[in-house]
Amino acid sequence: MDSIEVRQDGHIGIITLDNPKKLNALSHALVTSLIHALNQFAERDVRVVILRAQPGVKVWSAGHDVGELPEGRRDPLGWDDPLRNLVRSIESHPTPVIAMIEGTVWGGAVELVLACDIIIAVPESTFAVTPARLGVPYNVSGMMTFMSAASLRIVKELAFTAAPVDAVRAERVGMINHVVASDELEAFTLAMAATIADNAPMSIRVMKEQLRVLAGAKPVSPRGFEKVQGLRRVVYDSYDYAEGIRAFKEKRRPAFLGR
Ligand code: KGJ
Repeated sequence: MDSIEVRQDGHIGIITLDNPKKLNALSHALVTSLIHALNQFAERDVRVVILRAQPGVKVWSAGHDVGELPEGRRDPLGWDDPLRNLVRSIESHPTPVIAMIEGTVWGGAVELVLACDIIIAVPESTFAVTPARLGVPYNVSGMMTFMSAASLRIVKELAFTAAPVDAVRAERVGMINHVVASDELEAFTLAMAATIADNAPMSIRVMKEQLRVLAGAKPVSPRGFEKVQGLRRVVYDSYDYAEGIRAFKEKRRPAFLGR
């Protein structure tokens, strides 16, 4: 399949990101393949999914494919954006999804990982939340994914600095489940997947759905939501947003003006 490898080992489904040329950036094509693979697993006797990259990669995923972000005057993370569709697919997938992480994880790929149910990473892996490096106004449900994964203080630090946090600290602050040495990563992850696959799938499915509903039960008034959307619009209509995207494509540092 395009940009990914898919295989099934008993009740365990394994999806491997496999587009090294583009550093597994979450392009429309890669996301479409991923969602298709998840849908196929949902129709088979798969009880747990592992989402991983090829062994030894430096970059697990470079995040949203910046070449596919609009250059301005359009919501870069609207309802139908590939990243948004992928996060919803993982959250509503009937089985647990385990993210197995080696390498660095960037921007929207951090959200993708945090949307997974369990995260296991090697100590050298890092997570960087980078919209502020591009000038992107992150979207509301995306912010919720971060808030469900870490305390408000940690989310603020990650979002405002855009600096990578390593797996050891990520585990300490509760963002990820386990840090495991790279030569044990695969065996550790498969053992946890096997434990899950031995348990009752219907029970797990309904607990996952309950936790999704409960974690998302944050009331926002129509006025509050419209206010945030209006503020986001000012950002994606701004000079700085266009500059951020332009600078990325021109491989230079952006010069932000604050307007
Ligand atoms: N989208 C599209 N193309 C990308 C991306 C990306 N996110 N990241 C890297 N590429 C492309 C580069 O333009 C190069 O293209 C190639 O992948 C190798 O990257 O010149 P080309 O071969 O045509 P590069 O930079 O030469 O590799 P390294 O020097 O090894 O650096 C790896 C890094 C991951 C550190 C670096 O590529 C990087 O900083 N990438 C951007 C990471 C990032 O900030 N991602 C977040 C994107 N934004 C979001 O996800 C969202 C949702 N947001 O709100 O901001």
